[in-house]
Amino acid sequence: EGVGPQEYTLIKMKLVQPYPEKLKFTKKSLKNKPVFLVAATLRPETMYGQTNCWVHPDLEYVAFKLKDENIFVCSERAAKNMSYQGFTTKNGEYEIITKLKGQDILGAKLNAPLSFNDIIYTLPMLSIKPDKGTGVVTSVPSDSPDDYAALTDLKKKPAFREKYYITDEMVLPFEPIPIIEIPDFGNLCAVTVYNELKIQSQNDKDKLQIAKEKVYLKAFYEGVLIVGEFKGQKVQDVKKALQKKLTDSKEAVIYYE
Ligand code: A2H
Repeated sequence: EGVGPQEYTLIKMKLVQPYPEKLKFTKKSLKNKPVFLVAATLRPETMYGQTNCWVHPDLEYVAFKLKDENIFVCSERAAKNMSYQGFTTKNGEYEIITKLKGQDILGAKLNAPLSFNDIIYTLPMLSIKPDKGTGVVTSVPSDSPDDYAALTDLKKKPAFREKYYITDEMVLPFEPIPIIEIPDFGNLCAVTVYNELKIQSQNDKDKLQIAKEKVYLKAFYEGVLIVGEFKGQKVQDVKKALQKKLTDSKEAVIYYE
């Protein structure tokens, strides 16, 4: 971690019907307000490849209303940070609508910006850190070794799915999507390193750390988008443009911590 604040792009993943019980609000001031699970990412240029959303089943999350009347779901720590970054009506204040556990929103159906999948599902990831970002992570298994490992665990282990009431249709149809070509790593770099390092599961912390180090800088300096409106351009040249496209269309916001 460097000095000074880290900038994240917060991806707004819109909840679609049927809503989970805990996110059904009947109060007049909340009814029909859009609800988003918000995921902190360093890689806005990979959003074409989103296949699911991750939450930690045992972590606590809050829902709170922004000054633009959107409702965000994230960790309370992130809500507090956002309240100091102009997201809420009063600086430093945020009104919690409800508290919930990650397990309460598993299986929730979402609409994720730019994703080639129209609908994605909220699934369990056990390596989510409570003190980073929003506690919600968007999953891009083509380019993130952590995401590929966690998705593969769910695919390989029916008992893991059953434990959290995750149905086959929420997991099995979703495959990593080729979106970025990297010399020596092909167009599914996370899958390449996962296989090379013989990673067994999302608990293989040391190998996953090595996997991330192997691909991260290489993706930035040598990766080329092979889909979307910036097709043919280098990651380092389009990262900012894609972040701007997402924030201009209000599908994402910038967040610091
Ligand atoms: B990244 P840094 Cl394609 N716990 O987004 C665990 N991981 C978290 C998290 C949390 N609370 N909050 C965010 N993250 C993940 C995309 C991506 C990411 C790709 C490739 C690499 C990558 C899709 N997932 O991150 O510690 C988010 O996953 C590699 C590090 O602040 C976020 O970006 O550097 C990244 O970790 C932020 O991690």
